[in-house]
Amino acid sequence: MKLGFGLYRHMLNTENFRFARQCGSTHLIAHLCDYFRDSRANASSDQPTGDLRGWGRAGDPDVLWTYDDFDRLKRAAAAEGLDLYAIENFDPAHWYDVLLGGPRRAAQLDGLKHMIRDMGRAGISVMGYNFSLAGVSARIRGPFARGQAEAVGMNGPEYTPIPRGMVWNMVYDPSAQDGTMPPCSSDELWERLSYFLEEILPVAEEHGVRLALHPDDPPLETVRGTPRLVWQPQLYQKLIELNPSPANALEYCVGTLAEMRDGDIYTATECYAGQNRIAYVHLRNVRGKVPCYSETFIDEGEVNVPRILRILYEQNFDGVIIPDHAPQMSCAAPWHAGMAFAMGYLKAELDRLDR
Ligand SMILES: [Mn+2]
Repeated sequence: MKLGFGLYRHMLNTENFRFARQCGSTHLIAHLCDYFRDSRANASSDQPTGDLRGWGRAGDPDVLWTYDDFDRLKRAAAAEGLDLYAIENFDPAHWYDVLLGGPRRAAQLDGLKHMIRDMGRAGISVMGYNFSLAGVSARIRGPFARGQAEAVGMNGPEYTPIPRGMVWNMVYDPSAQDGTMPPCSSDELWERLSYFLEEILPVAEEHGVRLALHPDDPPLETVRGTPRLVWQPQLYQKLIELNPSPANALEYCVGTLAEMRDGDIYTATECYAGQNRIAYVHLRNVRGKVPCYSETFIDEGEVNVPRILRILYEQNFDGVIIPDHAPQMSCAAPWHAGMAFAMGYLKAELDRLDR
């Protein structure tokens, strides 16, 4: 098992690569979509939460990520001792009609295939994605973690419809007409996912890239009137059975799975690690379940993190584990301190298993 570190786009610099390495990381997961662009609600020093208008403005639909972008980042990380393992999340600008089943779907799928090819050429193994209309909505923040540390949570569902021009927490068309996102059934959304996988997975397989799906966060059956795909642990099995390609993999978020109403996080971890479907793991802790939960420090929530690590180890999981999110700690560098604490905890547990 490998310890990795996830960095948002604006954090992809030498100082943070060194910080990640100093925390014990050998691998890097990079976000290339800028969630903080023109954002009125996100502080760039923490994970994005946003408001009813989402996180920020999506990128330029005509500017795809290129081989040069991937290669430059791969080399910059390698120069500081980190292997760039995965890119996390497509930019909504590049695939809004894939999610919405809209008129630009075919052209956008071509663009995604190009990017997957270029990732493979640059030696990046995994593309993490979240096939979701509402994305990460309805987050609140407060002093939920030990010692009044600010953390993210949820306190009841959100029903406000999503405006036109917005998908997956971000505005892709600021001049969209008034109105709301057209309705979509759960079956229709699964159909869109299935079509996306049929188109993309052969290209991914050919170029040595795995596509890894993050479950729906928050994991409710609907959010803002839109259906969710993986909102109970057993629905990951439906994804696996949707397409037999070995490139059809999971971005396994322990925190999100633990927030789910049903199931058991240890059984689920054994089940999916046992099928060798996990590309990488988001490992954080949480207290409560939907619709009322909050994130906690890695050692204080309801998940027995050492037990999760032991299950992964016993199932011969050989991918990357990253801490996902952490509460903000009271000091001059709240985000970095929170992540360093989580990394130290994970590093100690991994060393113990390897001994
Ligand atoms: Mn996650």
